[in-house]
Amino acid sequence: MEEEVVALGYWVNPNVMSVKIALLEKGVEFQYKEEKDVFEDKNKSELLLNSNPIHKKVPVLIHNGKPICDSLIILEYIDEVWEQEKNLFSYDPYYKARARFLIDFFDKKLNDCGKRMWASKGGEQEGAKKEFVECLKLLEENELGVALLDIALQS
Ligand SMILES: N[C@@H](CCC(=O)N[C@@H](CS)C(=O)NCC(=O)O)C(=O)O
Repeated sequence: MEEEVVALGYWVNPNVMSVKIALLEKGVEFQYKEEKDVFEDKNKSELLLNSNPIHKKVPVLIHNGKPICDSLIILEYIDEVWEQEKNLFSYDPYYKARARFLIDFFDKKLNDCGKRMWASKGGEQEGAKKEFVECLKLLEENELGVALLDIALQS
């Protein structure tokens, strides 16, 4: 059966980039659909609203018509479905757990700083920038060797 793989995204988001990189690393052919604007619900596409009705966020991966939401879950799905290619996650449960922990941290903390850097000005923006760099340093000191984390952070 011919596979249909569609990734819904928006240019500014690093989680979207990590999904695209994971698909490229695995050699999966996919179609990328860019949202016009994800910051206002009224500007989101019907496809996004129907595919991710709970969070209404990108990235979403649609595999043979079935949507998978949230980047970490998507990355794990990609790793399991296209398992014949290079592994994204370590087989070792400990390293896999650490990678998931740090990706979750990256998602919550860096996305939050990124949003504040993007949406604010002056002192608040400077504070968010500083916090962002501190987070990156913390991640670098901890675990940049894990393949999946490298993917999440390349974006
Ligand atoms: N935990 C989510 C976060 C994704 C996320 O923050 N997406 C933003 C991209 S700018 C979004 O779609 N925001 C739309 C909204 O907040 O309504 C993931 O890892 O996929």
